[in-house]
Amino acid sequence: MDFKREIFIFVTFIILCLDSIFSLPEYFMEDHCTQTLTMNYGSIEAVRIHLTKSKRYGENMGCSMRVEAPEGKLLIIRFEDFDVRGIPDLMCQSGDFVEIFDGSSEIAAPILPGLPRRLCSSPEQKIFLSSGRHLIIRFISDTDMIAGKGFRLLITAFSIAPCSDAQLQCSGSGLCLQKKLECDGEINCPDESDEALPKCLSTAAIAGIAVGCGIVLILIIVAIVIGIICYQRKKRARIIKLDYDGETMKASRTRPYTSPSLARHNGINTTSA
Ligand SMILES: [Ca+2]
Ligand SMILES: [Ca+2]
Repeated sequence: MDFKREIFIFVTFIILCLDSIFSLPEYFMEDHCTQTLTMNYGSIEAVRIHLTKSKRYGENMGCSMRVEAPEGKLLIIRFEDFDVRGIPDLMCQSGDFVEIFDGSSEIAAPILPGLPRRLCSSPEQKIFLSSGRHLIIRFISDTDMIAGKGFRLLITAFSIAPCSDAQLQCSGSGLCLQKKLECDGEINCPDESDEALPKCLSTAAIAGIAVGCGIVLILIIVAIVIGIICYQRKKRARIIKLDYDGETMKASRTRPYTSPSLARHNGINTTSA
């Protein structure tokens, strides 16, 4: 029984490891300028988008990226981080800024009703909902070297209630999200209810699992490397032994025969087996 329990714990651990490894897809916008990022049915209906891989975005940057939800779904946009160095006093008319368009082209309305069209300093409102399945994110930086890290967005597809069996409903709203986003350590619902369920692990527990997975993977890699080294050493030792045996046989074949009488004549003692 105990053995079965240990197997169960091990399998659960591996599943959690795989789940954490194959979690949310992440993209760097600078690598996908002018491209469309499409969320397909069956895949994870959420993505994280970073502006850049670098510590600071570059000057003279102009990059637009379109995001497309599965058909019939809309998008939740959450700003997780925002470090754009614009000039807010001038309504972001110069400097560096971000725009999000609520549609599939840059002539669509901005997604910020009641707010400045452009974002150039951390917005008070962090969460926005699209009115259709498309949105466009556009980032522009000016020619000066004043720059920040950029931004990090979590974008999640949703539909309006009633929710299906394959969906979870954000409490307090009629938003239906893919069920696999429940308790995955990412805050997808605007009210964070997808991560507030009693069955959800705490962030610290998820971090602990991630660290544990990392250690297990390192141990597996070390074991594989040691195994390869041992195998190669054994193989080399076998080749040396075969070479040695071959040399010995060759030497015994080429050694001249000395008869016992001649050996006695030459003062050599021989014994028979
Ligand atoms: Ca700048
Ligand atoms: Ca979640």
